[in-house]
Formats: sequence, structure tokens, C-alpha cells
Amino acid sequence: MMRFDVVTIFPEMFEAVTRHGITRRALEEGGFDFRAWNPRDFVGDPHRTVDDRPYGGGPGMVMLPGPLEDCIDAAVARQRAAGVERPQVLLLSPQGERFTDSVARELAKSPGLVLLAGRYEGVDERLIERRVDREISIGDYVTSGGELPAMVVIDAIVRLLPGSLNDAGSASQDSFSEGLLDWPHYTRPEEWKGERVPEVLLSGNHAAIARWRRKQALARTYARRPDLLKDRTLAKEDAKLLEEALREQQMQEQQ
Ligand code: 9D3
Repeated sequence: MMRFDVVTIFPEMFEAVTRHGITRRALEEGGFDFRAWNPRDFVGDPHRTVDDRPYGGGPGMVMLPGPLEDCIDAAVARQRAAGVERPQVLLLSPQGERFTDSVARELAKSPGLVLLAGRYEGVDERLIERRVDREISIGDYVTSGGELPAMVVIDAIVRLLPGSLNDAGSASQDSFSEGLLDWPHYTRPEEWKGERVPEVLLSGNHAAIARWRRKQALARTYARRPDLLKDRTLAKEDAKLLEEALREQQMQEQQ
């Protein structure tokens, strides 16, 4: 069973994953184990200070290394007691390597992760050198702290764990394991505000439906995320479907 221990000054934020949806169910069914640790609980002073001004000056505050180290060590000790020999310590950080489907799949093999979510301007670099194995960023935009990124990482990993979905097929069929974007989805009614559902989806012809969906997925990936196709040779069938879709689009434009 995968273990997540999160070090954060906002433990309640993680109710977003522990109290809702697929992640809640996986937690209740023992698919993973979760615990949040607050570095403030490892501080003696009455103000429970976890940050201080940066040496060298400048705006903002920096997280003190001492409380973070004690907190990380307690989380690591708990994982060891539960049988995780060498828990990996991850820091969520704008300076980290980009979190991708492939990183998620790699991390999902780990028996235990300790996630450190920072606040303020950052974390004292000496703490990173002493305790952090890997730094992860979720993308090139600024969030207000490491908590939401940590939840993104947990959510993406939990979905990959065995037995965490209603439909075990969907994780392996998910967009990024296939390397393609999804096809368009439709539900009732057949006509909504003058727009009809594509006829093929009502035909009951399963082979034709599968072909149409594959074609849509290829055409949308080509149009919206050409980077996903760049270093990839399409199977003959896929290349034909994509050509067909592009030809159909051209015809539409001419009309
Ligand atoms: C505006 C402050 N920035 C000064 C150049 C530095 C900064 C510090 C702390 C920026 C963001 C944060 C809080 N965010 C994270 O810790 C974080 C994050 C992110 O902001 N974007 C993408 N992935 C991540 S993982 C952790």
C-alpha cells in the first residue's frame, strides 16, 4: 500500500483529496495511506514560528530549516515503522523538474513518499541539500504554495494505483498513456439547442464508432497539441485516419 506523508503548515487543505471523489474512496478502501504533518507542531516558542527574513535582504520570508527537518524526520520515521525502507522526500518547488505522466508512473512504484509543501518565498537551501531527494514543479505558473501542487501529484499517482477506479480500464486508456488527447463526448438529449449528436454515435455500429473516436483523437491532438505527435511515428491505420480527418476539414473550409 502506497504511503503519502505531507509536511505542510495547512494540513486542512488536504481534505480536498482525503474527503472527495476517487481519492477519498481509494483512501477508505486502503488503496493508499495519508497523513499530514505540521512543522508548527515541532516548534517550542509560543508563536510557533516557522519562517524568518531572508539573509541578504529582499521581500518575503523563508521557511526555517529546523522545524522542517524535525517534521520531515518524524514523517520518515513513521514510514520506516510501517515498513518503507527508504522513503523518498519530494519538495514541491517552482525550481523542480516538470511533473508529467511519466514522472507520475515512476513515483507510483514507490512504496512511500514524503511531500514537502512550502509557503512564503521558499525553503532554506541547506534543508533541501540535507533532506530532499527530488524537486517537482507542476508547470510554469505561480501558485501560492506547494499544497495545491502536492495534491495534484497525489491525485495523479492515486489514479494509477491498482483498484483505485470504478473502471480499471480507464487508467491505462487515459489520454497520456495513449499519448493522444481524448475524443469528444456526448450524452442525452440527441438534439440540444439545435445541435445534434454525431449520427455515427447513434448507429450502434461499434467498429465505426471506434474508428470515428480514434480519428477525432488524432485530429484534435494534431490541431491542439502537435508536440505530442512530434517524436512519434503513427501506425499505418492512424496515419490514414488523420489524413482522412484533415482532408474532411479542408472540404468543410471550402464549403
Ligand atoms: C512570486 C514568488 N516567486 C519569486 C520569484 C517565487 C515563488 C515562491 C513560492 C513562487 C511560487 C511559490 C509557491 N509555489 C510553489 O511552491 C510551487 C509551485 C509553483 O508555484 N508552480 C508550479 N509548481 C509548483 S510546486 C511548488
